[in-house]
Amino acid sequence: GAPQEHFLVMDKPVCLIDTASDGKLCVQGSALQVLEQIQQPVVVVAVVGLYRTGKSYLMNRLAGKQTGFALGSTIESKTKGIWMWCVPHPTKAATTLVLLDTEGLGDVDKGDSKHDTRIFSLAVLLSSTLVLNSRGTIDNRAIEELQYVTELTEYIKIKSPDEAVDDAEFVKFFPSFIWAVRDFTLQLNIDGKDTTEDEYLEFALKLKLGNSSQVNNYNLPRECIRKYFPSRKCFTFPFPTNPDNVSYLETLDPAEISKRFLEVTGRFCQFIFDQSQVKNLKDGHTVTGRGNSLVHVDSG
Ligand SMILES: Nc1nc2c(ncn2[C@@H]2O[C@H](COP(=O)(O)OP(=O)(O)OP(=O)(O)O)[C@@H](O)[C@H]2O)c(=O)[nH]1
Ligand SMILES: [Mg+2]
Repeated sequence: GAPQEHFLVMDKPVCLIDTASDGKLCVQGSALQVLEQIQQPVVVVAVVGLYRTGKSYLMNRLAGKQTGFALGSTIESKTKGIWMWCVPHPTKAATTLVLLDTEGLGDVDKGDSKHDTRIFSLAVLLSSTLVLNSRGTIDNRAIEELQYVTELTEYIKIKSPDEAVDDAEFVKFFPSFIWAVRDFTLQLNIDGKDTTEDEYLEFALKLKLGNSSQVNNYNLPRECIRKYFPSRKCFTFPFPTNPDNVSYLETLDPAEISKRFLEVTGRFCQFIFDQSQVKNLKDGHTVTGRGNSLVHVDSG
């Protein structure tokens, strides 16, 4: 008969990618052992974004757990490297949902943007859905902070280093893209017309006409996002609770959390459960936990 599928029970996340003392990223052998036990197809959801913006909290929502990925309540960045939590997919049978929580980008204290680009590149390569998390609005600053996206193709090698690779080749490896805007307080309205969250994202990604260096700088990150992530979705989350309670979100009674916040969180999770694809390689080969030796990120 068919081999029996034993689901691996992971009651908490483990560290997948760590930073060695010399600053290089290294894969944790123990996490690879966990992955090797997974024989099911995997849906891989990674979250990236500036530090202290509620990424770990949102990943715990996807795991359907109150706690898991550790949150920080001070100004200091909390998550280091990349952490992994494998849970049974809540709606797809015989599928494992792999959640990847990443180190916050742009930490002033760390001040190493190359390190940030490597974390960002790994999240892009490993995931089938990439959640970009930011706070406030999708303004020019938020998009400029995404400079990492403009450096992606310098950091990712598909073939041997001296073979030229078409951008279209990259896209085949790339995940679908969700922008999660946290603490969004504006009305969704453009030129007096109500808009959807997705229209808001597309509006923010509009290119400017012209050829000045100012226009080019404005357009570059937008062009990269549009080119590398043709499938895009946006969710705008309101403030989750009153400001005094925000640091205790994990232990808060659900009645204290804003209904609108819970509604958006519910829609966000449902969208990921319904739409997020199983991770495939370029040749259409489905990735299971075992087939994990697919990336090489230049750490030099
Ligand atoms: N204002 C606000 N605070 C939030 C939200 N979600 C979580 N928090 C709180 O913000 C703090 C940081 O949350 P984390 O989930 O640790 O943020 P993070 O982005 O993972 O932080 P790093 O790992 O340091 O990058 C915690 O006190 C959370 O309770 C949100 O939507 N809005
Ligand atoms: Mg975190």
